[in-house]
Order: sequence, then C-alpha cells, then structure tokens
Amino acid sequence: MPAELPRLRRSGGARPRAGIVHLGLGAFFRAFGAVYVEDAVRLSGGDWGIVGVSLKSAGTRDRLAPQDFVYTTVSQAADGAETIRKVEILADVLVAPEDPEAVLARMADPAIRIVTLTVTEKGYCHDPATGKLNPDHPDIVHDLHNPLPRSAPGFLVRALARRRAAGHPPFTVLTCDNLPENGRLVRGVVLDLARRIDPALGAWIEAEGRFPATMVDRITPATKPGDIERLAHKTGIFDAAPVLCEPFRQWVVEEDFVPAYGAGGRPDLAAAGVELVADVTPYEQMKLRMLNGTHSSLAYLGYLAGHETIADTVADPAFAAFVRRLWRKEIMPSFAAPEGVDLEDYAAALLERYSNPAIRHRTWQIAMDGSQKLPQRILGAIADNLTAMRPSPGLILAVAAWMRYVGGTDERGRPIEVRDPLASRLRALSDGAVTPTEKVGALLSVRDIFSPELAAQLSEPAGRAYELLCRVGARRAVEDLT
Ligand code: CS2
Repeated sequence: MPAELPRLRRSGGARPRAGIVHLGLGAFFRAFGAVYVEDAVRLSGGDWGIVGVSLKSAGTRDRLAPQDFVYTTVSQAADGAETIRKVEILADVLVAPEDPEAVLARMADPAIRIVTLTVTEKGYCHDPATGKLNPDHPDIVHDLHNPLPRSAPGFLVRALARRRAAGHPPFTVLTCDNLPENGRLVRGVVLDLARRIDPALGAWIEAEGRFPATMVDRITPATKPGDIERLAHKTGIFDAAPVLCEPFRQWVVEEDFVPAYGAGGRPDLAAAGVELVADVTPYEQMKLRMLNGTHSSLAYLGYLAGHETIADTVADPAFAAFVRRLWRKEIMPSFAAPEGVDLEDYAAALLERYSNPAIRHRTWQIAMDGSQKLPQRILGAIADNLTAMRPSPGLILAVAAWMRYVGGTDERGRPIEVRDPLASRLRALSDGAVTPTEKVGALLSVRDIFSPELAAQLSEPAGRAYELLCRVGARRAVEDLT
C-alpha cells in the first residue's frame, strides 16, 4: 500500500442495518447486486444493509475490514472515461469456515428477509447435466450429517431449519448465478437436501419458501494489483478492494418474494432500475446463450489462438466475423426472444461491450469451470439446433476447443493452467486416449456434462472439429468457418 495515502473510509455515521445476507462475496456481486440495493435504499429507504459471507477464504474480509467494509467500483467506458463510486451498503463481512455458527445466526435473524447468492456454478453442488443435487459431493456428504455446514445449500437449509424452529418466516433465496432457470435449480437443490435431513423441514420450505429466478448481467473482470495502485494514485485514497466493471448493467428478477413480509420483503428494486417480471426464462435464455455462450466460445478459441482478453480476441477480424456468425446462424434461431427485444440490436450491443478496450477480461478467467458452464451456455443451443435439423459448426468448434483446452497444452506446446472442479479427471481422460477421435470420445463420456443422446450426436462432428484444431490451429479454424 502506498503508505503516504489515507485509507478509504465511510462517509459518516454508522453501518447500515442489515436486511440481506449475501453468500459468495466476489467482485461480481460487489459491482452488481450491492450497487442496485444501495441505489434502491438511497431512493426509497429501508433497512437493507448487506452482510457479505465468504464461503472459502478470508482475503476479501481482511482487505475490507480496515476500511469499515466500504469499497469503490470503477466503471470503465470504451473511451477511457472512468466513473468512480463509493459503495457503503455492506454492514459486515463474515468468513464461513472461520465461524459457520456466526453465519447461521445471522441468516436466522428475522431482520434478514433475503439471502442472495453468487457462489458460481459449482457452488450449488449439483450435476450440471441434470441440474439436480449431487448427493455424493463431499461438501453435501458433510452437510448432511453436520449442523455446521460448508456448502451454500447447506447454509440455506440449516438456516431455514432454525427459522422454522423459531417460528419465523423463511427468507427469500435470490440466486444471482448464471445457471439455467436458476431459481428453480436452487429450489430443487435446497428441497432435496432439506428432505434428506428432515422431511418435515422439506415440506415447510416447499410450502413457505420463495426462490425467484433472476437474469444478471455486468462484465466484471478480476481486479489486479496494478489496478489497485493505479486507482490509489488517481484518487489519492487507498482502497485495498476496488472492483472494476463495464458501465452496462441489467438485472431482471421474478416477482416472487416471501409473502409474509408484504411490501417489506424486498428493497424498492424497481426504483433502482431492476426489471421485475412474471417470467425470467426468456431473458435468462437470451443472456446465457447470446452472452455467456459466445464468451465461453471466444475464451477457449481465443486462448488457443494466443489472445489474452476478450477485447483482444474480437479485435481480430476473424473472431469478430466468427462471433457474428455464431449469433446469427446458430444462437439466435435456437430460442425465443423476450417480448419487445430485438436480438440483432442485442448482439450488436454485445459486440460493442466485448470490444471495450478498457475492460481487460482475460480469456483464461472465462475459461475457468467449463465443465459447469458448457451445458447451459453452449450444449443447450446445440441440442435445440439438432432437434430443428440446424447445423452448429461454430458451437461444435467451441466444444472441441474446450476439449483441447482441458487437455492442458496450448498450440505452442506450453502448459495451460486449467481451473475446473473436474480438471484432473478431464486431463486423465484426454491423456489416456491417443487419436483425436479417441480423445473426443473419452471426453464425451463424461455424464456430468454430456447426456448420452448428445454425446452420440456430437461424436462425429466434434471429432472432426478437434482434428481440424490440431491440424490448422484455432485461428485458422475460426477463419475457415467464416
Ligand atoms: C463470464 C461471465 O466468467 C465468465 O464465465 O462469461 O462472468 C460474464 O462476464 C457475466 O455473466 C456477464 O454478465
């Protein structure tokens, strides 16, 4: 820390009174949900301070505590303009592995009416291919028999059990992760775990609990040490935990909160620009396929082609043409757009967002956890195209690029640091096979990702795409397709 600079601090007064517990206090939620909630409180009031919970490490808490849990967001426009904002909505930060009891006690407090989550895809301990709880997940096995949990589903279930025992209504569970039908998914996982612990608890959650679906969108690259220093020099104040983000943001939320609290059950999200709708599915499908589907495609192919960020990748004309083709020919025809949304406009806006040179969003960062992301981002569109007899050569090339990527060696023979809960299994399958066809066959046999039907249909075209990637490299393969 530049020792001479003063530390960021609260503008004055006490911390806000908490109404929300948030599980998974990463950069995304701090640039997104926290900002919306703070806007809603500024405009309409209410006790909606947020208690952030880190489920793994103490790093975020340790950086935020000396500045009273205040931090800055830096929104970076394409022309280089930056909007710096101080966010003061965090009421506290807890670290679950240090003190799970404190987390449960907070979640059981009736002042908490909403629990929001950004625990990433793998945090739901589900099977990505089916969306159902994985009862063999080590954290779930632990949480089934221990009242002090480790997993996000475990904390939700054990906290809801305490509220039921105390005669309080449940909190609304508001998931903000990029999962298909995310509300339904988290509800299914919670009910399954609750029933295994106590069927009566499961029945109570089923009757009283609410799990609205959401569509969340704001590109938030990881903060690097250089960003922290640059901001300190620019503002003259040291913030150890700033978050960088793009100017764009969109939050669509299903209007389905725990009724017992009436109008006091949520902040005035509409005032803050949140779209409250009866059915989020069309928005969610649009965002997962149009944005996240092309993000992942560009991440694997771009990484293999030697591009460091998404902006670098789409600055390459071959990739810009490729992503336009993906949208128009393979993704847009695969789903029904939300009413009133023009998908051509949506795609054009996405390409502009990707091209923002101020946002250094690494292909490597987006490539993480592909086993948890592929089904909802890419495989769903391929499956729907297959049903409609529409070819998906670009999406299949992206799947083949993921297969190359998890093989762990890039096109120049250098090792790739693959981060994925299935990384070692995927690596072993790839290493254990010899020819491209055998490697593709081995990876398609992973049932956590590919259904047997899809695997059978992908085997031949993905084998060819993989072989092409090995022969001509990712950039040429992308160019050839367009
Ligand atoms: C990205 C997303 O890291 C990733 O996998 O695709 O985090 C993406 O930036 C956000 O969903 C944008 O809203």
